[in-house]
Amino acid sequence: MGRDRLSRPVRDVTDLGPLGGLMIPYGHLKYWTSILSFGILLLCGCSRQPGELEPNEVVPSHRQVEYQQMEFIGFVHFTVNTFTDREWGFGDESPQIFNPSQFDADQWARVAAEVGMKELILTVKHHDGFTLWPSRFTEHSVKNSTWRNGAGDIVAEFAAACRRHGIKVGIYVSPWDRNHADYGRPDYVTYYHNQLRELLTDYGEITELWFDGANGGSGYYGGANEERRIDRATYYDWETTWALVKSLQPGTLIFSDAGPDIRWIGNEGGLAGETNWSTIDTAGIIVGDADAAYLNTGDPNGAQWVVPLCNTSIRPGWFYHPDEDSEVKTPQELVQVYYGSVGRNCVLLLNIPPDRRGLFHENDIATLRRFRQILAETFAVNLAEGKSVTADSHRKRHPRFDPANLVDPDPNSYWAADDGVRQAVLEIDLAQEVRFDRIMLQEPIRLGQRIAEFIIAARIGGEWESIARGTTIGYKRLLRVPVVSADRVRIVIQRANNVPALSNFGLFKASVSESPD
Ligand code: FUL
Repeated sequence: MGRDRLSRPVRDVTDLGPLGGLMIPYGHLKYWTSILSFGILLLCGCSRQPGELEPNEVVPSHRQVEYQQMEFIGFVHFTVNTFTDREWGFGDESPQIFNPSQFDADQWARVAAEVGMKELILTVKHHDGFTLWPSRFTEHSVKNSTWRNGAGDIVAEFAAACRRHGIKVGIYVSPWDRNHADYGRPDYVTYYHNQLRELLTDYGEITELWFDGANGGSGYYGGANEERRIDRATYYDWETTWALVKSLQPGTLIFSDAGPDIRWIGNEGGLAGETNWSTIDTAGIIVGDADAAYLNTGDPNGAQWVVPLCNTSIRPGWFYHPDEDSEVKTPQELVQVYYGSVGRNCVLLLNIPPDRRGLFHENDIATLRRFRQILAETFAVNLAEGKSVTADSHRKRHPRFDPANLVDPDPNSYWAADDGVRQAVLEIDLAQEVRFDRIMLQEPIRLGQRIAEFIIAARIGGEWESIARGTTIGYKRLLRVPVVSADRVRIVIQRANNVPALSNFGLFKASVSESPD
């Protein structure tokens, strides 16, 4: 990376008193008036907390903030495909073939919790139409499988296991159904709604509903064995479908290309754009036919807050295939994915496909554990924590907006600049030379996403050098730089759509295990 010098001076804010600039007038009446107004000012300025910074026009809901804070969640692709060695079932499979020999949802949830996943999303119905719950509306179901003589319910056991381990429960219910005779006709949409009703009524709190974009094409379709196309813009009547979901469970967050709560990042490699706004314009986005580049970077002028979600699989496929046992991503590859997703304002949704036993495979578990360990090593010590921070603009010079909030133990406290400010410089005095190669920045996103361009500079051997540049920050931005030894660091905010604010800042030294052994 090229290193350009930064000449911009940082103003010293330490000499500005809490009432700097206030004049007390002379004269008798004026004397008392001024005493009174001085008292009021004192009361307002000192005893009353100023409110939060004025939020942006577009802000996330409380649930969306909580969702983003989960950072890392898991996908579980499991169905008849696991037994047929396919990625997309045709819909003509015999339900009998579904027969995991050692099914144990507790193992899934235990591993997920151990490696830091906060939610699991199960494919309760994939494109083949087979239902992992004993649906009243179809025979293509676990109720007609060999497993437990048809008396089992994978969804119920999955939900119970997640809850035992403090993991939230999400479901993927494929809109495309290659088994159903009515697929492509209005009756199928009624059937689909009936299934959603069952799932959202009988299985407790569902925190996320995944609506996949893959749609239409060849299929069994009740024996027709033909090609069926649907009009993606109108067939599922998404507005009605989503309203049904919210009427049954108002807290469920809905994922699709068009949100409304969570959006696809536009690829299946788990890679967000370096610029990644949480806002987009959902009007006009067709589920299954969206502009992937637009979803990848978001839209600074977007009218809706739609949390960006990066999904990818730990293996080449989404479902388990024995010949992919040797192709599980390495821990280092997963770390790369982490920087490209969580490190770019996304939630990471990583797929772990159970095998024919109904268990996460040993190879997948080993790589997950090592991945988690490497991250724990890298982010164990924040070298900036508790250091002194100054800023050239400190909102109302009030402790609520103190620059030191960036490096305090409270993740929700934040620094903010004064009204009208769009550019700012913060300086962290590390008190001694510190070696680091990872930088973390976070915005208090409950107030909206503001920062559009920034530079990180470091004082290396007494000289200021720019060591990293970035655009958006959002909930979290992680930057990797060559190892630097510096005693001071500056955050130079160059462009923002409102008064800039930051909640956390971190400097870290990467685990040696981030690179292949
Ligand atoms: C895609 C599907 O077609 C894949 O099978 C997988 O479920 C992936 C997460 O979404 O659209």
